[in-house]
Amino acid sequence: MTVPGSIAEQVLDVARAAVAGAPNDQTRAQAQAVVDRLSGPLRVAIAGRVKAGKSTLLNALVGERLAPTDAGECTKLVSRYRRGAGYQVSAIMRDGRTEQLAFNRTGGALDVQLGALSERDVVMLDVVWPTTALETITLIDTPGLASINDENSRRTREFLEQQDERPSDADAVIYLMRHAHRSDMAFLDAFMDRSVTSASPVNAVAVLSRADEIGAGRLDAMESSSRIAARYQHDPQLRGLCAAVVPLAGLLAETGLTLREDEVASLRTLAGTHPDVLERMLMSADQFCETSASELTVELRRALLDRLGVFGLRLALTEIREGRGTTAATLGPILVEHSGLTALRQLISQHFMPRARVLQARSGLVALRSLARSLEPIVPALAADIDRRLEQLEASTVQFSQVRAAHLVASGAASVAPSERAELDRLFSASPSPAMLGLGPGTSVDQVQTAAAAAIARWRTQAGDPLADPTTVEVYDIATRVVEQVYGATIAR
Ligand SMILES: Nc1nc2c(ncn2[C@@H]2O[C@H](COP(=O)(O)OP(=O)(O)OP(=O)(O)O)[C@@H](O)[C@H]2O)c(=O)[nH]1
Ligand SMILES: [Mg+2]
Repeated sequence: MTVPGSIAEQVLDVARAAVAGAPNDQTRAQAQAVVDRLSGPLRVAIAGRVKAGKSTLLNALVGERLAPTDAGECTKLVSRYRRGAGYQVSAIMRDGRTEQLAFNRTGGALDVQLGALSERDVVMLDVVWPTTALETITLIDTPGLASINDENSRRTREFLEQQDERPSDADAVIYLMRHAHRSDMAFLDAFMDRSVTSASPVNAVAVLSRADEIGAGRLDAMESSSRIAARYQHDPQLRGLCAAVVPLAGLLAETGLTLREDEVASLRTLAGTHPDVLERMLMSADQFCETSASELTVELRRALLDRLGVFGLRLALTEIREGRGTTAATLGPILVEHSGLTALRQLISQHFMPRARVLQARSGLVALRSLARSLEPIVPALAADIDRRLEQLEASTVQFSQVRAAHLVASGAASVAPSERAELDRLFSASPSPAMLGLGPGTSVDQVQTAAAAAIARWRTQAGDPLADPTTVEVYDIATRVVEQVYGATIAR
């Protein structure tokens, strides 16, 4: 799955050597975990404060209502959803054991029975599900962050935070927030990986969640929330913590992707209500469920409200009235389109995925470094060898720097000319190759060298600009190093 010669591949080699030389089962299992991690999909955790909409977003990304999201239900255990051949749920226990669990699906969501197990002994639920949505990404739902002493928050922090002696269990984080709260900043800050390169928010994106609720469900809610997200994105403190901020109405996405024909039938009945009455109904949840307001039963109305929220109801009813979405097949995609899910997916595929291997390599490297420390008293030669290889990797690879530079450009922290952005994006988004210089596969070595030499000279000049700030100089320096690698590869051949 990995690109030969890539940084992930090289870290994988060190991990395999650690498996081969491991003196006991425990260290072998630790090294094997790094091997598994580097050869598996990217692990993306969804985190945020209590009721930010994390489980709902997970369902939207999977396209199924798997994670329970009822208002009264809170996620208590870290739950990992990954692709597998069959359906299976197990508990990963503190003592390292794995226990298979019974489950059923009530109202669509998974209802997992812990049986005789105590929540306190469970580190994580492991859900294996046969869906293509989880092919390239493993999603991790986490309990809501509340306060320092709260048990659920502790589980999430334990899972995500980078500890000195242990790497984070996630390769990337989608952080949901309803407002840029001070504690959101503190939580995000704690997830930052500062261990390999200097601090880089490249492994976090923020989502302004439940965006439809901004402005009391008015139809321009998503435009308002886009403006707020854009403002957050320019906040210097937040910009230093995550790569981007996008607005999202996760509920709309989840419902759009799982909309049933009977629900649309109920909506059609509602759409027939007199506009004045309907307008009054949509003023509040209480008025919407007021018994005499519509011929549709209160129970069905409540169900629609849970599935769509006031904004979603307003949108769906407008679309039905205007004949654009009158069936589940036509209305569902409209809801998804308005949810902001496409922009988030794009961010995942353009921001996370290309860097997935580098991010994973970075996690792997941290894990191996901590493994080397525990191997030191038992097999000092192996520990020293692992350390030496990791040091070499870190010093020689440009890829960690590329990821950082990509962030500095994307976040606006470096002030590069708009005309240079596309070229810099190309330089920072893949392993060094002639394609970065806009050269096709048939280009001769001479031509590559000429183009590379010209580019090196240009980026060096930029880096030497006495008026440029240090961050911008760093970006141009990295650009120079990347092109130097392209040039170097022509000589090595
Ligand atoms: N209007 C609206 N409601 C939402 C949205 N996302 C989630 N909700 C509702 O908010 C409530 C909580 O959603 P969850 O997805 O369970 O939130 P969570 O962050 O997983 O909550 P915890 O696990 O308890 O921390 C549910 O009633 C959802 O239906 C959204 O985008 N818009
Ligand atoms: Mg939840």
